[in-house]
Amino acid sequence: MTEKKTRTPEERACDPASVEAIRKAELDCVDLSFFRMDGQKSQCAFGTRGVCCRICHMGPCRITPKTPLGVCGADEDTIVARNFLREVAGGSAAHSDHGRHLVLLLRKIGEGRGGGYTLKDEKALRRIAKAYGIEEGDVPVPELAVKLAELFLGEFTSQEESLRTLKLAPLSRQGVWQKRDASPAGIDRMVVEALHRTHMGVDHDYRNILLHAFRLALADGWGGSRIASQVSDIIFGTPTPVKSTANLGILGARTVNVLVHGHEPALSEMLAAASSDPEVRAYAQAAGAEGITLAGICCTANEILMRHGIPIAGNFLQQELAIVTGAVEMMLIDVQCCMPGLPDVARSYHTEIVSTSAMAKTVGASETRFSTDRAYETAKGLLKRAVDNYGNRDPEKVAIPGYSKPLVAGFSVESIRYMLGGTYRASFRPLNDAIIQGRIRGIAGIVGCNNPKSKLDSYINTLTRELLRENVLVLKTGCAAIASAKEGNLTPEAAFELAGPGLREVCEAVGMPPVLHMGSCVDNSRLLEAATEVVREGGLGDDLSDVPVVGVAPEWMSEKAIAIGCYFVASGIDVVLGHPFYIEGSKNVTSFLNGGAKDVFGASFHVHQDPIEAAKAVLKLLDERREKLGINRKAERKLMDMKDRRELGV
Ligand code: SF4
Ligand code: MSK
Repeated sequence: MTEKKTRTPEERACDPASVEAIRKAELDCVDLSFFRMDGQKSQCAFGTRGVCCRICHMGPCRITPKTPLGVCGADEDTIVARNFLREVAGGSAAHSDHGRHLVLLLRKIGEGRGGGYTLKDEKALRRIAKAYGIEEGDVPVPELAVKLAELFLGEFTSQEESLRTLKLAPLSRQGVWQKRDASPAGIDRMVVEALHRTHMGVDHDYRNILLHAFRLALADGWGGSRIASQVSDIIFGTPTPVKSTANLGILGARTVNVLVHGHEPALSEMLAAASSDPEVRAYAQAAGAEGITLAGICCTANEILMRHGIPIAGNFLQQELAIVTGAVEMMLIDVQCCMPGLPDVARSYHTEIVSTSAMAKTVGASETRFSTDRAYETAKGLLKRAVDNYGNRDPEKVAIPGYSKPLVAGFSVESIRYMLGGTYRASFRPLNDAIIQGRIRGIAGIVGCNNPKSKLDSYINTLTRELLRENVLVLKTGCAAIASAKEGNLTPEAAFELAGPGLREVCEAVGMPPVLHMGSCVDNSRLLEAATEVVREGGLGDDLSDVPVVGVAPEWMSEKAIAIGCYFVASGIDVVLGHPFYIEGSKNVTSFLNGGAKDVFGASFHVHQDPIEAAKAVLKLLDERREKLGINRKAERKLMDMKDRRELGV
């Protein structure tokens, strides 16, 4: 176990459930990422500044004042930019490959080879097919699914044609991309090209390298991620508002607890169905349990929460803590954000860690290959195996922190449109009007992970509270959304406590929370979709760079977050980061990403390590856009009467 512990549990996490679980881990002598972070305290300065190059075997080369060039002559600008592009490639590949797996499932279903999977949302299929120009006519549903799947697969393999999905962006934005030569071709080609460009002796111009980082990120945000969200909606259903609960307190003291963790929704959807199978429930009761509690961690949690209201056990840094409760019979892991240290934690308890993805093995985890053909049987088998493990739970080691909060999630763009306008007038008009009138100052998309470098959820929640008070509507995804859930901010009632008067009026009129949970990290594409809807609705400019909207990644840690940040900026949306990229070894790269990008895309990155400063920066960015639009006057404060409500259109 890592020896050095420098922070108390209260300094490591804000929510009481996590604090209790960290304290228990200390008593149980269980090593956690929190403690290993302390062990890694003096992290490599060359890596942090981005000036270590190990791209060829003349190196590794490190840039210092005494050695300003690598062996090949690469300077800090080239090295930092290449490292950055490779990170964007990693993040974009992860999101997009997730999308590809879903497209392949869509095609299988269309071809009648989908096993237990069906198309839950035919309306979404028709709507999306139409958006991509597939003339549906009388085409039967399965055929349409195959056609759309083929079109999407073409988005991965297209060699020279720009992605078709770019056409879903506002026209003016498409124009920016064309003018700047930033329109990506096929997703796969963009990733391969990133690796080629950064090979020794290829692209050495930092600006050209960074331009490809943005191009590639666009292939993720408007391509791979957007496709993933769309296909998930078609297969599993477009999310609509749903109630649930979040935090470790959702684990049952007398139920068999099964956690799904990772990102891919296909197996977890089947587990959701199988967990209420009478045969499985009877099996659990026969083992002396009151039933099965299925819950999620990280983004798989967000996927099944959004569509089934299945509770959330925790976000990224709670994956180990859930096991430390001693009450988890099985944790199923697939791809992305599943720590390799999980089996080590599980060894101190009875939890079985099961890896379900052929491409994601973890030493110490057992493996159950998940095939879509036998998905339901596999899901049932896994649940029964978890029941078999229930008897191995050691009551002496069980301590479930008694904290959880209610929440409302499931805000797809479709459901927001419906919520704002109702069945017959579904539209973003009321939102645009509220922004124009100043009741809502703007929109902040707060996204991303947790990072043990900072106190769990602290930055996310401080920033969120500050922005709500200033009448900023907050849209959230990923682990940032779970942070709000744990604080109880995803309920309509939270508006009374936290929102400024204008935002409160709107939330009250619509009956919505002031923080809208829009899904997993791949669903950040839904934020682009929402901002595009605002542009289409009119009155707030012609481009995404006009709309008072800002992205924030407070406690980010993954390469995917870097890709997300880049596709936001390349889409014209400023991004505030809670801590910087590994680029500070190059003044040129830093000044381009944190400033110069604005001349190219109309937006750039801004780093603020303090959440209060970040909130001020967000408000300044929103106000600058309001000023440009000529709507930056103070809203008149008054109680709304029926006439006002009619004007609001809700
Ligand atoms: Fe060193 Fe150049 Fe090789 Fe990088 S590519 S390791 S800077 S010689
Ligand atoms: S799971 S990428 S820690 S948001 Fe999507 Fe959470 Fe970040 Fe993973």
